[in-house]
Amino acid sequence: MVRRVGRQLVCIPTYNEASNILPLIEQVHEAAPDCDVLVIDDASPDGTGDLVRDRMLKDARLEVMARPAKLGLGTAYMAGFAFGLLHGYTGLLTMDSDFSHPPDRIPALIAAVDAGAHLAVGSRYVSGGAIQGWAPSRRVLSATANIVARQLLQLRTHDCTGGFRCYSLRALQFLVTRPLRSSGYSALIELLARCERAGLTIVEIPITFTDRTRGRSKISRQEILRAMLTVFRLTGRGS
Ligand SMILES: Nc1nc2c(ncn2[C@@H]2O[C@H](COP(=O)(O)OP(=O)(O)OP(=O)(O)O)[C@@H](O)[C@H]2O)c(=O)[nH]1
Ligand SMILES: [Mg+2]
Repeated sequence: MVRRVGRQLVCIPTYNEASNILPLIEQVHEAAPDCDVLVIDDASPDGTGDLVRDRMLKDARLEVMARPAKLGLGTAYMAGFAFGLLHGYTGLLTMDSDFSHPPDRIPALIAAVDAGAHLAVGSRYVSGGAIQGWAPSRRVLSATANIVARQLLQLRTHDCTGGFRCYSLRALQFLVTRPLRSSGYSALIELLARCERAGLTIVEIPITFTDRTRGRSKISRQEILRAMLTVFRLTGRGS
């Protein structure tokens, strides 16, 4: 088995992202040539996984985890964490595959972890952070979900719902000790809450989040409401 000590792994969960995934992998490698990329694909009917498998023949820095069905974001992240630890990576980034998370900010996230943070969060809700392209209704719904989660779980981090993050080895080792209660979108909130409650050092790096221009969102309004219900269930829990 190839050991990846000292390297970072960029984990990208995908479901029907055929129009985005190859250009994204290219931009990730332009921004961070030393990183490997793991695509965690949930049997996308549009062939996203096949596109990645073809590209792997030409790119030794690329790997795909093919899961049998749409199993949700939370389990995709946990599977990525386990893969990263198994292969000896020193740190792990997560990002969406729809270009909402700017690949050119990957080095800033890694630098924050190299400087001692256990978790670096790409943040829309700190000075210098921004959101582009969302309709006002989407902006308000997402900001409200973020504020509700933050208040209910008494989190210090300003952006609790974003998936552009860099986890240190210590954070990964801590997070895999217990399965998540959330399977979907609320996994991001649960992972963050666990890190905060464990006293890990978290820094926020401002990012400009841009709405997808290709492919369709998988996060419906119902999914946001379901995530809020999970957050209610998480209140009062120790970690
Ligand atoms: N493996 C896997 N990936 C998923 C699943 N659901 C969503 N994704 C991926 O997770 C990322 C976030 O999903 P999006 O649909 O972009 O959701 P979002 O960014 O919160 O919402 P939008 O702003 O509407 O795009 C994308 O890369 C999706 O392809 C899932 O069940 N399994
Ligand atoms: Mg998106």
